[in-house]
Amino acid sequence: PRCEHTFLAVKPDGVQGGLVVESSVVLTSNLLHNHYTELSSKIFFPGLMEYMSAGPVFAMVWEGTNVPSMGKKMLGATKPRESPTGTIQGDFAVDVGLNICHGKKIALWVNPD
Ligand code: YYY
Repeated sequence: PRCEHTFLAVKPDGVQGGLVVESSVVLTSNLLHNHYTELSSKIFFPGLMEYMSAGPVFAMVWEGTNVPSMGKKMLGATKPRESPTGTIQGDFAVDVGLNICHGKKIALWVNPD
């Protein structure tokens, strides 16, 4: 697929306001198991746990009209090679096990324990 790049930055006022740091979180095993509970019997599950806890993730909650479906559209398909150009996975991800981004219902994240 055609690979595109775009530059996006959180500017100094955004970083100083804690936008990035506040939203960076290392996921606990407990939260990950709850988040991916339906995948726990899959062969790739141990690798997924290792990948998702390898470092901080930048977590966001988006608010707006149709954001669940719009967010999913922007992310693209789980398998990068099946994800259209113009989606984040289609343009930037290399493998299903290294697919950059993920979106899901927020309930667990707003109240993780
Ligand atoms: O929502 P999304 O992340 O796109 O897909 P899920 O079906 O929730 O799968 C979660 C996660 O599991 C996926 O992002 C990568 C991994 N995975 C995998 O490594 N191999 C597969 N065949 C399917 C999913």
